[in-house]
Amino acid sequence: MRWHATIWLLSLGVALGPGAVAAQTFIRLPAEVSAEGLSDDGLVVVGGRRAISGEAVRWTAAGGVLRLGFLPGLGDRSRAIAVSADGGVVVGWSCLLDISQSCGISGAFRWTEAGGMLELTGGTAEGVSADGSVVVGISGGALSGEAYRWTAVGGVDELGVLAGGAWSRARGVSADGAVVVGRADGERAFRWTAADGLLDPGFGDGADAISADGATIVGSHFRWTEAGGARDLGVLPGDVESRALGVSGDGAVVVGWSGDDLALREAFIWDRPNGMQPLASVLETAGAALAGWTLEEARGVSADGRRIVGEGTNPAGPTAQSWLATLDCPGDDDCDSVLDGEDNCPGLRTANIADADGNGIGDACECGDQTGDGFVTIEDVLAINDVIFEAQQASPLCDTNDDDACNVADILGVNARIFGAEAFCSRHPAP
Ligand SMILES: [Ca+2]
Ligand SMILES: [Ca+2]
Ligand SMILES: [Ca+2]
Ligand SMILES: [Ca+2]
Repeated sequence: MRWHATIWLLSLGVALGPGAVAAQTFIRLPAEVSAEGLSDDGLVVVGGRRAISGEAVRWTAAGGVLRLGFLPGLGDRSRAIAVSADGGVVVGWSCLLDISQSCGISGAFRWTEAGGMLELTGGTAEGVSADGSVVVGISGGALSGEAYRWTAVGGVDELGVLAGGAWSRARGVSADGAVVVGRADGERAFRWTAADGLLDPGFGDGADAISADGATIVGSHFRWTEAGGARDLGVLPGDVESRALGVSGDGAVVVGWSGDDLALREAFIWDRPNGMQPLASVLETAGAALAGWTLEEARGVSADGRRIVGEGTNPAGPTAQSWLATLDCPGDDDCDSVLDGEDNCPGLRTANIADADGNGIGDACECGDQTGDGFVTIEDVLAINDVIFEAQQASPLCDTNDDDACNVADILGVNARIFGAEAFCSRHPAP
């Protein structure tokens, strides 16, 4: 596998130069790497080596796999979980294995190229701020420890537990280090700020990631914003559960996995115009060659939402392998193969460019068109009225004020639309 990795690295080097990123590429990471996280710039992958004595690693296209070592006295296994925006600071854990080959005593580490691996506290580190100056995780054991927030100046600050709770575990932190999110007591999520302390945002089952701007939290099958509350991301067709594991810097793109009742998982990508879609099919539409791979989990996404790292099954290699995908299509912003100049639904991935009323907005994203005929008319007012009073199915186009709801405000919106006002919905969001 090292041979294959070397070939790939050389070919990338020749074609693009070190650090360059091609459009819509799909590459496998070296076989030994099990990826956990991706830097905001999309260039640094962190994780662990695939072995009992797995060791924390940091990977770049230019430098290959760098083994980060172990904490002193905790040298049986280590794993990197998160990385700062530019890839310079890596955090994770290092442990001693117990008799069942699980981590017993563990320590949280913070790694830099200059200083190597340093222990912050017992437990784990699972999130790091953009500049690497704030690290979060759990101090003490799973199910009994407490979320902490570490800074170079203040050291470890324990964040407490939710009212009536027993434990908390931080999973992510905003770019500026001010907002911390995580899991608590098995089935709860928390959001922490210095002003408010630990609060339960109320969507259940843990938060796993937070956008760089601190405004969007994802976890379980939810995306939470302060303005909009918790919204269900759903599942892929035929599936029964999903879990969001990563979110872009502005909160617009969410990645994770969706699973069926046999626990078979498929990596998803979500944004408002398109909802949840299989990442594999989005990449293939964009022109990436997946060569028979199954993408099982998307685990991290760059700040711009364009690079995604995860785990999958490679038919040509060892069964489980990590991959790095880039979804960046020059001249076709939403990567749906309709070029920007012709794309009358710029955020919605569709080949349909029909525009029945000729207003420059495609039928597929004509907000207010509850009847789906491509026109916004009095018929849509009546149809929305039916949705409200007779529980008809709301179309994704019912919305006219971009609040993801279909209600009386949209009747007013359609009316205003008929008289020339603009309307916005998830398929055609307000600019
Ligand atoms: Ca397009
Ligand atoms: Ca489009
Ligand atoms: Ca139109
Ligand atoms: Ca209509």
